[in-house]
Amino acid sequence: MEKRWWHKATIYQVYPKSFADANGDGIGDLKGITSKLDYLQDLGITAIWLSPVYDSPMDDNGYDIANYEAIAEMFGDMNDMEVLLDEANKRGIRIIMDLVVNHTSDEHAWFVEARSNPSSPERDYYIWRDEPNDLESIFSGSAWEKDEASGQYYLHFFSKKQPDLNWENADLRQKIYDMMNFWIDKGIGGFRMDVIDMIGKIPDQGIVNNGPKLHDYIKEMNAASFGKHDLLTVGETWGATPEIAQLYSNPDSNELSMVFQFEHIGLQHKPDAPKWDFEDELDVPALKKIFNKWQTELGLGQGWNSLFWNNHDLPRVLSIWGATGPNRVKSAKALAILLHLMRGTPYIYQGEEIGMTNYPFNSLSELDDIESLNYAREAQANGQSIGQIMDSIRLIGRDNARTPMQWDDTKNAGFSSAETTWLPVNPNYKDINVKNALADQDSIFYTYQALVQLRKNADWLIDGDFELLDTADKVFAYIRRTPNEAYLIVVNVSDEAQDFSFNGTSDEIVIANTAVPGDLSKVTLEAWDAFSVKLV
Ligand code: TEU
Ligand code: CA
Repeated sequence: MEKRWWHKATIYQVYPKSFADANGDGIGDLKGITSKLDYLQDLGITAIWLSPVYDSPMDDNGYDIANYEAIAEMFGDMNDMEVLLDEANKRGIRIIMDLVVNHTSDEHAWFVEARSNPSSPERDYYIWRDEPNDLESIFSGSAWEKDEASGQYYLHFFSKKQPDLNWENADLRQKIYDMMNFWIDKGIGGFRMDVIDMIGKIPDQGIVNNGPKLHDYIKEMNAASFGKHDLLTVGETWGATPEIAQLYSNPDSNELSMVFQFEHIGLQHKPDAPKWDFEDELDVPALKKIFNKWQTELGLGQGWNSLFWNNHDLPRVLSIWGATGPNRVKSAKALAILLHLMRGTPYIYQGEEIGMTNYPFNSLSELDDIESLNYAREAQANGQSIGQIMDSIRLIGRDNARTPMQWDDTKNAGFSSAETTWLPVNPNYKDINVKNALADQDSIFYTYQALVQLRKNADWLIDGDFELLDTADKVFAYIRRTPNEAYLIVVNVSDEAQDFSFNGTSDEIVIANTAVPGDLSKVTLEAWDAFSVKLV
C-alpha cells in the first residue's frame, strides 16, 4: 500500500465554540485556536479537524452554513483564518475543514432565492414536494417543513433551518466543487465530510444513506477538487459497514482516504433504538467483534479506517465506557492504548487527552444543543418524565462534549476571561485541566503524546495485520504482526481483575499504564491494566 502522510498522522478535533476564547466574549474563536497551536504541537498531532467556522445563524452551532466562503463573526474573520492556516502550517499541522454539503442554512442565499422565487434556478438546489411523506428528522419531528408562500414542503433531515440540498442538480454540485477549490487554494489539509453518505438520498423511496448514486457523486467530487492534491478526506458515514468503508477508502476507488464508521458507537444504546435508550455498560465482547471485523476486513484489504471514541456529537468516553472515579486516569490510558495501537488513523477529540468527562447537567435550561432540546420537547409531549429525559441527556447528550476546554485552574478554566455565555465550565476543571496534565509526567496527556509519537515512527502500526486473541470477555487483546515483528497489546476493559495467559515472551515494553509482567503465561490483570510489548 502506498504510504500517505495521513497513515502516520493523529488528528485532533477542535470544536471552535468551546476551545479557546481570545477576545473575552465567552465564546471560543480562531485567534484562541491559534494561541494554542504550541500546545497541540507539543501533543504531537499533525492535523486539526476544525468543526465549522463559516458564516452561520448557529441553529446547529455552525452545521447550518449561510456562506461557505465567509467566517462567522463570532469566530473572527477570513484574516484570522488565514493566520491560523499559516501558523499551523509553520508547525507542521494541517487544517482539515468541515465540509457540510448535505444541507445549508435556510439563511443561505441559495435557499433565500429558492424560497422567494419558485421559478428560480436555485429552487431545484433543494428538495420540494407538494405533500410530505413519513420521513422523520434526526432532530425529532417530520423531515418536511411547509413553506407557506409556495404551499410546498421542503426536506430537512436535521433542523428546519437546515434544508437538504438536491445533489441530483448538476449546477449545485459544481457550485459545491468550486467552493471546495476555494478552500483548497487557501492551503488546507483536507476535508471532514458531514453526513456525506446522505447526499445520494431518494426521499420518495425512503432511501436516506447509501443511495444508488452516492459513490458516483463522491468520485465526481474527488476528480473535480481534492483528488489532484495530497489531502486527507474523511467521510462521516453513519450507514457504513466495513464492506462499504472499504469501497470509499480503497485507493483504486478514487473516493476518500477513509470514513468514520459508527457500529461501535451503536453499543451506547439498545439495539435498533434511538440513542436516548442508552446502555451505559459497555458490551466488551461486542466491541471486540466489531473492531475485529474492521481490522481484518479493512486491515487486509486496500482500505483504511479511522479510529475514534469521541467527537462533538458523542458523550465523553470516560463517562459512558471508562471510569470517572479513582480509575479515571488509568481507564483513559487503557482506552487510548487499546484504540491507538490498531490499524487506522486515530482522532483525538479536544479534552480527551486530559480525560475530560461529561457535565452534571441538572435542567434543560443549562442545555444548548438543538438535538437534545428537540428530543426533550418531543419526549415530554409523549409523557416521558423529566427525570428519565435528563438521565438520557446527562449520559449521552451532545452538550457533554461541548463544554469549554479546561486549560487551567483559574476562573472559567482559562478558557475565557469572561463568564462562558453558552455552556458552563465543568466544575471538575480545578483538577482536570491542561496545566495540571503538563505538570504531571504520569498524566493521560503523556500517554497520548507517546502514542502519537509512536505512530509517526512505527511501521508495524501502519503495515501490521491484526489478530484478535481469544480471552476473557472483558480482556481485549490482539497481536499486530509484520513479516519480521510482532507486538502484543493487552487491555483489561473493566473495573475488576481479570485473568490473562499468553504463550510467548516479550523483550521490550512499548507502552503501559502498569508494571508489565515478565512471565505472560499466567497474568492477573488489575482493573484497567493495559500494556503493549514487542514479542521475541
Ligand atoms: O452529525 C450527523 C448526525 O446525525 C449526528 O447529529 C448524530 O446522528 C446524532 O447526534 C446522533 O443522534 C453531523 C454533525 O456531526 C452534527 O454535529 C450535526 O448536527 C449534523 O451532522 C447536521 O449537520
Ligand atoms: Ca471569543
